[in-house]
Amino acid sequence: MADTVRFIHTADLHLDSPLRSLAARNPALGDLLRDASRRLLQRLIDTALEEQVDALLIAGDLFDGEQEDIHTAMVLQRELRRLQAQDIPVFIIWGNHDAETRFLESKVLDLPDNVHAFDGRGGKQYFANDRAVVHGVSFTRRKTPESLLGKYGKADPHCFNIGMLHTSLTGAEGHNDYAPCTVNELIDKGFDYWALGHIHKRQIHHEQPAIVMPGNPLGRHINEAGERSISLVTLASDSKPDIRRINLAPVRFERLPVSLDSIDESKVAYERMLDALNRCRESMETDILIVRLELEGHSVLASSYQRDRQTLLVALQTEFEHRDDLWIDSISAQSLQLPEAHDDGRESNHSIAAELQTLVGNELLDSIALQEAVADDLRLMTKALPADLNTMFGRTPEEQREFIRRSLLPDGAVWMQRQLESLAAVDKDADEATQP
Ligand SMILES: [Mn+2]
Repeated sequence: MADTVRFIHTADLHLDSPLRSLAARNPALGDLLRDASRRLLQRLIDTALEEQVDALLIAGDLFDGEQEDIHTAMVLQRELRRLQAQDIPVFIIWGNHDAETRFLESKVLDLPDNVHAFDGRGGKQYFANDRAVVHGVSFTRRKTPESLLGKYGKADPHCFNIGMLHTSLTGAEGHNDYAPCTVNELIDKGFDYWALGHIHKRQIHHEQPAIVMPGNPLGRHINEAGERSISLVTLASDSKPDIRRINLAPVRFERLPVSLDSIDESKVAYERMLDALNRCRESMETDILIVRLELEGHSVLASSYQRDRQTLLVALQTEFEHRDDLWIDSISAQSLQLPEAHDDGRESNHSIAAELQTLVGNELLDSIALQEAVADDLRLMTKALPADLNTMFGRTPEEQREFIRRSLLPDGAVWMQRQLESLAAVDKDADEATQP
């Protein structure tokens, strides 16, 4: 009989982080989401027990960093003990987000002894009666611009070799200098499986040896829409690695395109949206579906939906508020256009300004990524301020987020709009001046 080893590989749980930004935005949604991280943990352990795996591997960013919820830490501890009771080992490396998490130094989190967290020097651990060895190296600080590959030992020729690494892999879009290395360098180590973490989008970079970025098991915002999963892996001495994708996410984000092509009655448009939402809900396997409605096509309704999306949003949210399995997060009307006959091409300047305005209103103001980027900047700024001014943008991260969302970004948008208008006015003057 062929030798086999079976394990679960996941990464980037960012425990509790999905809750914070969304719950801050809307308390009703916050209630729906409250236990999502904990439910995910429970399902992860349920799956490990049901599948009778030889180990559970968590390849970094288990914690989000600014972890404050002790309840979640306790749930983690309780769940890991269920694996301990079945002698199933858990291997953890720390990523950029949890390298400096204070839970790790404090006595709060008492990891059971079936859990092995690798440190920054690296090491190896045998499991499954020595049929496999896992090699791991942790981040020790948020930024690790150098390759960590030199810290990994040689492959043991007598068993399966698994490497755990938190890395952006060189050239990954939007990520820089997180333990950079290339797929070829990983192949050269001679391991059977690389359990990677960091990039939230799932990707199998190589099949044999298997090099797997599992993506995060739970999307955190609309930019992490679509299916999220963990990997159930079986390594066998006589065949290719078998990698099964399992979806455990209690919450799923989805962008839902709805075409309003040639619809000119808002009642018909509304029915079409309801229909699309219901179908989408039925087709997705998750407890809570959070949808961003993306209106598209050519319709005379375009200008009214672009002017006021809020009324439509509230109407749709009210439609589904008796249900706890569907939430309309936002509506985009960016791809919705007036019928072409109305476009005479003469107003090109005006339409560029209008498009920019729509972009700001539809995309930027709702962008969690932008809000977080601004929050980061504010934090840097307040650090440089005298102590008594530290709280001027809010005392807690939630208050700061609220300040950014309610005041800073809308004010910025108004300012930008004025700049655009004055530019357009200058253009117009210049045009008139050159006329004979
Ligand atoms: Mn990371």
